[in-house]
Amino acid sequence: TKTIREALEEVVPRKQLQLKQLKTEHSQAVLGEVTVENVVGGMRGLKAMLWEASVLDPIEGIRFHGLAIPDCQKQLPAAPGGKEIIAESMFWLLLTGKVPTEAETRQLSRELAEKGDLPEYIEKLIDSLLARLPALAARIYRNVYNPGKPIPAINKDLDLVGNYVNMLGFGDNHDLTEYMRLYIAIHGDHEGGNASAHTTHLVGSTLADPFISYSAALYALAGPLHGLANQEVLRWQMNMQKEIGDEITHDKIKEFLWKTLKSGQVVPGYGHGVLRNPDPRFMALQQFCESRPQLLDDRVIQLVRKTYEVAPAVLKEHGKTKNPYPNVDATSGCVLYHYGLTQFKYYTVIFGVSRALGCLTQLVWARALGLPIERPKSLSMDAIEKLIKN
Ligand code: AMX
Repeated sequence: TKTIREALEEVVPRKQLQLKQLKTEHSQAVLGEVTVENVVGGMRGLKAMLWEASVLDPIEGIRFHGLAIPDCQKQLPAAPGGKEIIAESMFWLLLTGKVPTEAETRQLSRELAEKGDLPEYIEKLIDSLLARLPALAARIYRNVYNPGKPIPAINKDLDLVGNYVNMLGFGDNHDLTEYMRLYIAIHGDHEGGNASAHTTHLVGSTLADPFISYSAALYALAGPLHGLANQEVLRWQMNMQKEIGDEITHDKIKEFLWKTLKSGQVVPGYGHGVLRNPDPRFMALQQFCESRPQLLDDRVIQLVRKTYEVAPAVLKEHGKTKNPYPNVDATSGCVLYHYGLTQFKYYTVIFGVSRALGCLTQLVWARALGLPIERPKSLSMDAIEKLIKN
């Protein structure tokens, strides 16, 4: 059984060599063209970043080192007594490109749990941020929503998310714990170009420490077009429920969708910068609901499912978005709400605990490979016009 450090040490020299060869043998190879659309359109589709852990295919969705979400669900170890993927096995895969054994996963859980108490000073180990995030995020939740109640100590025999849910005060809810395990594992990474991952990479490239780099990412995650969307979805679905009442019909949902669109708002939870199909993370969370009848009885969850039956056609007719299908945020918050985690302002914090897996993985690689400070070239509109004319 290896530790994660040993597993990483095996991979680092190979990757360092790969980078060296790319730089010495292929540095002038052309990977694509830069169009005006790339520059004025938020760099969509521009191949301009190194990111090791995951690749996002517009049709298939995310793959973590080649493994799609169903592959991960089959291959990555779960927690003792659980069935869902856990953060540790996902982190191991993201960082090393290998599927950990059960013993390796348990060992990482223990290592993180041992480092998970909030210390008085900052250690420089990268994965200790990761280890402390649950305690930090749980403390915020308890201080804001449940002040004065003691927070349980970290249980060294429990996985990262098991401990997190425990510290949030929901430790006796096995279904919520399993949901959070799945949620945190599959939100872990989504390639490098999304706003939070890219922010970590950019800030980290200045050699700012991982705490600062990831804090910057959380500000990006807090935007309603990105991570805040999952709480916006719930708010929006609940408003829909209020407006259409108990009798949920496709026509009433359609009417509400058009009202949203005509007021100039986006439909939260739909559309994506890269994906052009329903998000497999959305499908995985829907499957979780399908296996639990009490979730299927929940009005908001029913509304989310019915909205999915109607919204793609409405968005196609509206004709703006390139992707009329749901992203993961269309469903993630409503299940948390069902299980009693009703403070939706907090949902983006949970997303933030998860996204650290991928962002910090790449930060480790950026350091191991000695990647330079990021510094793309910018252009004015006059300069673009001049280049077009030439
Ligand atoms: N509802 C209505 N209009 C939408 C839309 C939606 N869900 N998604 C995109 N559009 C519109 C855009 O606003 C844009 O309009 P414009 O031409 O008037 O500016 C047009 O369709 C083209 O946009 P696009 O190329 O399809 O999308 P994008 O890459 O510019 O933006 C995203 C992607 C996610 C920001 C956008 O789809 C959106 O705002 N979705 C709703 C918010 C959301 O769910 N965000 C979460 C994304 C996942 C995540 O980061 N957690």
